[in-house]
Amino acid sequence: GTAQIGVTGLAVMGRNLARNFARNGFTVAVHNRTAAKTRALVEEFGDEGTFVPAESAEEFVAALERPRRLVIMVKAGDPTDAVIEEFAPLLEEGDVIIDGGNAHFADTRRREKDLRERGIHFVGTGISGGEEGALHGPSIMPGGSAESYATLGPMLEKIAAKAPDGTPTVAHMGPDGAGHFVKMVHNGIEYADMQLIAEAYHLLRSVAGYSPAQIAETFRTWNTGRLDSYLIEITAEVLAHTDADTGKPFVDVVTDQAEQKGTGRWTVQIALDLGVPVSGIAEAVFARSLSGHADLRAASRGLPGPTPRPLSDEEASRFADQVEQALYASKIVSYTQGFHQIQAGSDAYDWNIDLGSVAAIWRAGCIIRAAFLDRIRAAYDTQRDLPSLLSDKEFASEIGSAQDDWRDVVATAAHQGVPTPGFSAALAYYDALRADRLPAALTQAQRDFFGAHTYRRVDREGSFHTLWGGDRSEVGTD
Ligand code: NBP
Repeated sequence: GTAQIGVTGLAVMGRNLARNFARNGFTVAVHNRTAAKTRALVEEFGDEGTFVPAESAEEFVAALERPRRLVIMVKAGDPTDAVIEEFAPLLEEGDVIIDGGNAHFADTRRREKDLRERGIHFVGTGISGGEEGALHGPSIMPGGSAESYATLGPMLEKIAAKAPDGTPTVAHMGPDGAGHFVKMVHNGIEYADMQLIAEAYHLLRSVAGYSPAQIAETFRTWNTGRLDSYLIEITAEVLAHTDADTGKPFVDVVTDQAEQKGTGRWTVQIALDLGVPVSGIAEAVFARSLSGHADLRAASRGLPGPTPRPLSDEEASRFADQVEQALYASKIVSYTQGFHQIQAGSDAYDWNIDLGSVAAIWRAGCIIRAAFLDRIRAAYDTQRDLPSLLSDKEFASEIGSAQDDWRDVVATAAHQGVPTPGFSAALAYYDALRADRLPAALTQAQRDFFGAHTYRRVDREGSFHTLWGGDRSEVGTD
């Protein structure tokens, strides 16, 4: 075979990824279950580079130079297993299968182990940036063995996006499922970012009384500062858009029920398993599910709320500035939680993930790309063992200056009856972390009361139980 890489699964993602490889000078074998898609790709884009179309699995494998590198870009779940089982028997020791789909990291761990026993490298790889990213440069999060990354890495560097400093947005995240785990948390953070932006919009609309066009302008201004990011940029575009049919702001003709494909939910499920508080991501997932409960919402529409208090122009403009502060502070908290989850996953599965390099490869090519990520990279690069992003001096001091406005915004939202679960959860997390004493002491005492679950004391070593049903004397339980 002559192809340096092969791509099987030529829907939007696979097709664009194959073109990206070809445009970068690689000979690319292409294959799809339905062969018409393979032919269409070569017909339409054959002049962009060197493609070797293959109609059968045997032909596809034969087209690849050894060690073979084949990328699977099919629907995640059972199709991925089906495709692996189709190709693995045709491969030889040392060949590499790259799964670029949105697999659950636990599936990736299972597949990696199975294929490793058969002498095949399996590289579960998170690929972000949607179809545009796949074509022009995604952010790439590969897992799998370090050995496979040695030959694969340079190829991925070619097709990856480039951060503002020119470095490609790809790095080996760690063994087996590390890449898909990081991609999962990326998507969870994406949910949180989107929710926070949505809350900012809601407040500017309902409390400040801004029109969508005015909010678009506000977001454009924010996008020139520390909130500079892809999501803020596209939000301004969406809000400035007018529906052609009705002449209304586009955002007003879209049904207000948000859907989800599942990576946000996975992030929260895994966070629960790992015991990591990712309240911002969880609130974002719940906000989408709440929006989808049309019947429940219809049944609740008449519930009493506060009387809205309109703001003067001056007050509105001041409030908008405060919302920017609240959004930024909450964003710091979301990323703090997301990075905590990656650290916890890394500890639980022995991945040794470098958090600085995670931030580095999210700087371009993915949905959460933002100037902010370069700051996170810098924080982890100067302090590898940073216990939390909030322990970084600069972030801590920024939150310090934002906090009064952040508190005002959350209080105003409560007074005016605008739901801000993301802003509020972020603030509660912040206040809980910085608290000297938490009421968890009371929780623990209650647990001891009804379930004899024992407690530790602040002044002595050991576990204790109080005889609540008896004379209330204390016994040591060690
Ligand atoms: P889809 O997720 O829609 O999958 C379609 C592809 O899977 C087609 O090539 C189809 O072949 C193939 N396929 C299926 Br379905 N079942 C198969 C089977 N049993 N055997 C062989 N092939 C099978 O494509 P996509 O939207 O391009 O996404 C590809 C992967 O990338 C997914 O895992 C997705 O989660 C992930 N991803 C997508 C995006 C995005 O923005 N779309 C972003 C990041 C990651 P056929 O043509 O013969 O039906």
